[in-house]
Amino acid sequence: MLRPQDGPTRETKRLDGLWAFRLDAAGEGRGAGWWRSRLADAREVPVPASYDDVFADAEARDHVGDAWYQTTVRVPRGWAGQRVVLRFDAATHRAVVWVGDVEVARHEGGYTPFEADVTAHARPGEAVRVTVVVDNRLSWDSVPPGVVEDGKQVYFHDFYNYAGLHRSVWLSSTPHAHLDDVTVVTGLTGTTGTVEYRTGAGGAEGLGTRAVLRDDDGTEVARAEGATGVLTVADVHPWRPGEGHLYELELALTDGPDVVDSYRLPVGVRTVEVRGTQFLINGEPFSFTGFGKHEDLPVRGKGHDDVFLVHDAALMAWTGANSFRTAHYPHAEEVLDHADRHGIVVISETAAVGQNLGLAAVALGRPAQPTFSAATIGEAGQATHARALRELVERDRNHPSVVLWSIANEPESDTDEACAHFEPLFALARELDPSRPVGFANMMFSPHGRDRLHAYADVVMLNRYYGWYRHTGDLAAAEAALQAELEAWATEGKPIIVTEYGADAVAGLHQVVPMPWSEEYQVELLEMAHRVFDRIDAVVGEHVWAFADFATGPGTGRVDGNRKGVFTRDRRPKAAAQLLRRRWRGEDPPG
Ligand code: BDP
Repeated sequence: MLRPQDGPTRETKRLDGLWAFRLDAAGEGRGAGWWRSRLADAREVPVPASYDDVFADAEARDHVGDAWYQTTVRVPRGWAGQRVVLRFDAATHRAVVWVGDVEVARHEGGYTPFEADVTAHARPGEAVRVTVVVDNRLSWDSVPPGVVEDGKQVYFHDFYNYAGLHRSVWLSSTPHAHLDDVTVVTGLTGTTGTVEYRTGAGGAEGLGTRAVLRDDDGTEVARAEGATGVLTVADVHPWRPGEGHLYELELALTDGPDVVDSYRLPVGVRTVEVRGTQFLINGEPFSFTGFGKHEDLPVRGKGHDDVFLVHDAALMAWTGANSFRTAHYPHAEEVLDHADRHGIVVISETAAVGQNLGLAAVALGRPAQPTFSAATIGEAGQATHARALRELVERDRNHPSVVLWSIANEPESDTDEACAHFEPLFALARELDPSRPVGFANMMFSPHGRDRLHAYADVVMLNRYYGWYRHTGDLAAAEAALQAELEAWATEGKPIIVTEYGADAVAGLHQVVPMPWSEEYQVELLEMAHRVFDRIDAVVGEHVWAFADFATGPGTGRVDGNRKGVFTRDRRPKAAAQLLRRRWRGEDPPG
């Protein structure tokens, strides 16, 4: 699957805007065939956005089940003789799509794209009805998992279960004979770069493939013929953290001298490697500074927004962050494109969060239940997880910004069942992409000596809350405990990235003698953690939890959401932002 793009042989039309919308908690629409006609009793909803917060009512906010979206689109006249594709960048968590009366696609997984060839149902020049039903329910078989109890959605992760069409919807054209897949893997030897490419094509029997690589000023630097090949770039300008230098790979399907289809892909030439306790990018040790980051905004929920893409990146740069983790699901592709162009380093995570019923028992008072079992996350849940991983790697593998896969966040990781669930997933990640290291974010209940999944991982990724959930308010005890645990992990001989550390702070709450929830305590906790990190060589990364405050479900430990943000939900800095800027940029804040 290739993303829609405008070019000499392809065109796109974005279907974003206001769509007709109707909640269907009773689940009547599927039986009644709501896609067959204009959606009755509909209101308007913006796409892209979560639907939960845009209406001022609890019905939408607390909705569980189906929600229907509908729009009408005119297929451009000029697309006659072309293949027409309908694509959803994301539909959370699962969707069925109809064009006119015909079902064209079904997809499970709320954060990865899917498409359908709708040529037979979308005639150029004519208007067609597009209807989508989006189901926000989480079950033992979904990623993330959840259960519906007494009509209410229960889930085991700490962010609001936003749903809807969170990203753009596209109608696009391609030639019938078309490129449909490309993978690039880049290498560096001294000053020479290599770009190994692999393409796939549909309906292209008898056609040739040509690959041309150009520098950012348009100069051709290499070319090759064939569906697969290796391009060699002398005096290569590598992609590196802080400098997102990109070449452009132009692929063409050719019929003698004629170009039948053409597709362009930005390519950053860089390498990633784990060696001992070092994380190397282009052979040089890299230290991650930055955040775990959600897609979360007032009103929009998880809807992608270019304003906040640019603004959040500006704020991260202001602190001196060089990287972030797409916690706890794949983020919009526009975010990765931007990271590619700006040299921002990304840890890309699947939506497998909340696979830990031991934690749910403590945090949510859930009855004790095994996490991985036939009655909970079993074979079907594992298959969904594998599909989510496959779709993540297929989507993100060509982004130079992505340097590490995170298979899951804080799963149960100390049982035979957890090993049985995860061992094949680690193997799958490596098979899908041998060029990147793989890890998962480990949770505090499975410290060194107890955790078993790290044996499969290339990097130790730790979420640690000493001074917050443990040794609350006692930073001296927290410092000793964090030091002892990190020293134990360092004996594994792998790089350690602390993928979460932090404290809730209510912006504006100040104290001379810092107590939890104040801005000063958040600062002191981060300073404590930094002292420890600086004493342990194997620690090669620090990602504060979180970039900004974010929405969660209701809970006594949450005040209008999770307040561990270094920025508020509307992106105002807390005192911690100044601290990070001093540490990561070595500069005092301006003014
Ligand atoms: C970790 C989770 C993260 C939470 C955070 C917290 O990975 O999603 O938001 O703790 O409790 O357990 O703030």
